[in-house]
Amino acid sequence: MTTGAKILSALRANPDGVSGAQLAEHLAISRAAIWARMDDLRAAGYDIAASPHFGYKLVGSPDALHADDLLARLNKTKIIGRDIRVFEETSSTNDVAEKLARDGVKEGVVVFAESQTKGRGRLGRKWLSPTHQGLWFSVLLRPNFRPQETTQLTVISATALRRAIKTVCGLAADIKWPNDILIGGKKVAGILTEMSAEVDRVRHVILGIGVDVNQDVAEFPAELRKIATSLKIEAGEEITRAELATEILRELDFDYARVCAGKFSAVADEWEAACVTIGKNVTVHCGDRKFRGYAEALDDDGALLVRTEHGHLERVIGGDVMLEK
Ligand code: BT5
Repeated sequence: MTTGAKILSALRANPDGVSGAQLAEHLAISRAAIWARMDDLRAAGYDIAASPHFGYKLVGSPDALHADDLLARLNKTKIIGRDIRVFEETSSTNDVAEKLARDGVKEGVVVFAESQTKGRGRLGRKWLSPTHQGLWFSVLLRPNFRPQETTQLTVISATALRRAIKTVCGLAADIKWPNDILIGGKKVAGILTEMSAEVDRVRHVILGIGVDVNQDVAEFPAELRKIATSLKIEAGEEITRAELATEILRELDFDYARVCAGKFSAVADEWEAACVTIGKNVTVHCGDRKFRGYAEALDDDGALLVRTEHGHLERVIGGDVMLEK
């Protein structure tokens, strides 16, 4: 943790105030260094009151993502979020994470951007990422997986998102295979899983996650208004993005540990219970191919098993799945 993160952590742990002397001792740095870091945090928008009476007190936090703040709120995870980087603007956070992967950065690093100029969805589609209104981030992972097991990571992203949305916003979200999180039938989050692999081994995986948090209806472009929503619209109140971000990372870290320990079936059961795709008649578009069938279950790698109209069981690992009414 950086010094800024340690200070924010200590301020959060002591809502009635903590003295400069205590902080200096706790962090093993001089009081002058504490003052300097306090100034940096204030410049970043943190409202920190100071008095000889109560010491330092955190009065307010900005609605901006700040690596120190996220690290302090997270307060240690095993892998995901042990290194967090925040950019004001990027092309796509998946591209930044890909570059970190090639530079040999350890797995678990998370890249957030306050806005993306080239946010993308699957199959070259665009992902709208308006400034300060959502969570647009990517996680670098280096699992000891076969390439076909990577779908498991899309599955854990969905279960983690769903639990975090429930905890922070009190909302029950549904999962649509493979990568959509829906509330009331509208998309509130999407997942883009990209990997680099050899024939039988994954080199690394980038999990790209986009969550619509604080947009109002009017802020969505007309073409998305019918199919997309935000957590603020659904909850009826503004959501603290930093709180949601850290809850998602905590849940993701938990589920990543589960799949790495070979316990994917436990996650899959949870996923199936929340999935609106299972038990429905669906139309699957896979490249040029299109077929109809009944979505029966997930298999051990996270692929969707669809019984076609002709009775064959198809294993679907990509493409688009439309639910039939
Ligand atoms: C997805 O693709 O749902 C994956 C989205 C992943 C976005 C994250 S943000 C951080 C990271 N960096 C990136 O560059 N990407 C990831 P797909 O299933 O293909 O859905 C794309 C479709 O969703 C578009 O064609 C639109 O119809 C719709 N869409 C675009 N922006 C949206 C938004 N902000 N909210 C809801 N729907 C949106």
